[in-house]
Amino acid sequence: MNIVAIDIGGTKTLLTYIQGGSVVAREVWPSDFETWQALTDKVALFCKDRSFDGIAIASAGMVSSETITPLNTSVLSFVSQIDVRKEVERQFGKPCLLINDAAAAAYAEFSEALEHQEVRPAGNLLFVTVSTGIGCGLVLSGQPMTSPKGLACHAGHMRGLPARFTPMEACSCGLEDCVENLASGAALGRLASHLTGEPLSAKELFDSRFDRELSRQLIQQSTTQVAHLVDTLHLSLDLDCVVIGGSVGIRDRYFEQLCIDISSLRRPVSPPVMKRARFQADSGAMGAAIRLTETLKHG
Ligand code: ADP
Ligand code: BMX
Ligand code: ZN
Repeated sequence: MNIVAIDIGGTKTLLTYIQGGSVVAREVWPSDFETWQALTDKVALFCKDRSFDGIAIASAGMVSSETITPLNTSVLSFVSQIDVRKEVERQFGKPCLLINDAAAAAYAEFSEALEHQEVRPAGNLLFVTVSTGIGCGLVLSGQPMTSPKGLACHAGHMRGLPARFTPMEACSCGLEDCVENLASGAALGRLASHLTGEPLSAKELFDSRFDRELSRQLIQQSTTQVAHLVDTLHLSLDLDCVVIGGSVGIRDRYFEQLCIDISSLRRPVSPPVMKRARFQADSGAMGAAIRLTETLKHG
């Protein structure tokens, strides 16, 4: 089956063409589209001269089967008020499936781990993306967790631990101290900019030119919060495996510190197996494509 799979993140939008389960073409655009039409114009160009059976969309936000509603309202304003599934099916004449980006990534990583016999078919897996936001996706007893209005799994907006570097503004979830506002890529960029007085992104914290001690402290503020989030979800759900993704989360320095922070919690129960996303930046698109392929095959 041939699928056009799109991953709409708070910072970047990835267009992929997936043939027989592998990404054979990809394009990346900034997610600063003025309108929904501006995004679908890019998709139309990408689809030109490619035959496909459907369009799978993984997106940040509260994703229902029909629409995408940002919980973090500082990004993706162009998707609000759009009947996304209907619009895409009308414009491209093919079936369209919508799913949250982290939920999709969790499903792709679970399917891959299952193939490598690293999880049981009825296993529990948590995917955490440390990217623009902190997104969580769950596969429970082998099934992706979704909810009709798309709020399920927005655990990145649970209250975090008291932190050394505090945000200047509340998150649009209503809390000043949610994990996302203390630990996401966007939050690290805002904190670094505030502390140094120059505009900086989370990416720049990993540069050798950046003050090593400040970057260590900021990265550790984030890993401490995410370790707490993983620990809370592990105690609630008995996770077999936790997969970390997102441009920040997959960095060696970040992932290694996170593993240290989780083991230093010294819980008297085994921690979940920690892995980095196998599909890297493609996990969300892959997961959406797998879900759509299953729907087209089995209804
Ligand atoms: P999205 O949230 O759109 O899925 P990303 O996963 O790239 O996109 O996350 C965006 C965040 O990741 C930003 O805060 C950005 O500064 C940071 N970032 C982007 N590239 C890198 C990198 N190579 N290393 C560390 N951080 C990165
Ligand atoms: C936010 C929220 C989640 C998303 C997560 C990761 C929005 C727009 N996003 O918590 O739905 O899964 O960020 O998203 O409400 P990303 O932009 O970092 O990929
Ligand atoms: Zn929040």
